[in-house]
Amino acid sequence: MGEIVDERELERARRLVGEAGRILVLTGAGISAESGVPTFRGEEGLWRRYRPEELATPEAFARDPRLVWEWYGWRRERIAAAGPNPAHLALARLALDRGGVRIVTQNVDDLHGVAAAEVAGGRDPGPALPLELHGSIFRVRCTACAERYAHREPVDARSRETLPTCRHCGELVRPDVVWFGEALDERLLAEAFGEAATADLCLVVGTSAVVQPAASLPRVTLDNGGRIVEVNPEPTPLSALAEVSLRAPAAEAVPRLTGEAGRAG
Ligand code: BJW
Ligand code: ZN
Repeated sequence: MGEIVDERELERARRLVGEAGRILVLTGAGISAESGVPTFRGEEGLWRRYRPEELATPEAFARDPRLVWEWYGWRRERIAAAGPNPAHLALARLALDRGGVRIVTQNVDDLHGVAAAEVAGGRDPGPALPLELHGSIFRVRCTACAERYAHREPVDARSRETLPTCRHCGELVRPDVVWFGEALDERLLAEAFGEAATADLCLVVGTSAVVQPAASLPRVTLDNGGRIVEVNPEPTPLSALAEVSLRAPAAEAVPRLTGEAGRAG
């Protein structure tokens, strides 16, 4: 795993960023790794003895909602204690300062949103707000009625009876995230694919690029004549398609890629 950015590759990537009119940024768990939020795959992705594929499903929640809420409660605490790192901040600045940038994330941790608010200061954070393909860990939705609302309170997962319930009908609520086998929000998905098709560059940061349909976005850019730049310490299925793969941690590579080297923060 390369800790130091290859300068020649970095220069090529910087040129691609500079030349691109429209940029789609696709991020995954790896961009938040340096904020202290665990990724899904790989050794450190395991929670107790479970693989995420066993917990992030509607079947797991139907079978054992207490276990699934315990996992989400644990993750919420980790995320609540975390803040955006230099990669989130650099992307927010890129989106706010140059325009033509759309951030699409698979993450449910809201760290792009926090970065957008932080960087915007008094400005409108809108252009730096991410399209959240897999939902948000700080929202719940009811398993019985249509209620869906912000929910940040600690979760008491000691028993089925103490799990959070719907403020409208009193039934069990679930995290408002997209699990395996569930459809992504149609409008968000259409918007993301539209952005991918019109982007000159797809900048892919910190995703293993194995979960569909998100992993297809960079291919759509490529099929429409755009390029791919990847930032990931490890190779992924996209590496072979990328114009440049920066084998470095996001918090180190992204700020340099977007021209933030030397800037404070
Ligand atoms: C660093 C770093 C550092 C480390 N800096 N980098 C087509 C083909 C095959 C399968 C399918 C298909 N279509 C659908 C499927 C099934 C399935 C799927 O894709 N399965 C694959 C695993 C094979 N997809 C679905 O089920 C999707 N639904 C769907 O398609 O529905 C169809 C439908 C239509 C109509 C009706 C009904 C259904 C839904 C997928 C939902 C995924 N959900 C999760 C959980 C979200 C909630 C939560 O957070 O709990 O999303 S799973 C999990 O994986 C999470 C992530 O967003 C997602 C992607 O993971 P990510 O971000 O890539 O993380 P990691 O851990 O995998 O990778 C981290 C990377 O960072 C690594 O590469 C590291 O090297 C790197 N890294 N440190 C930069 N410092
Ligand atoms: Zn309800």
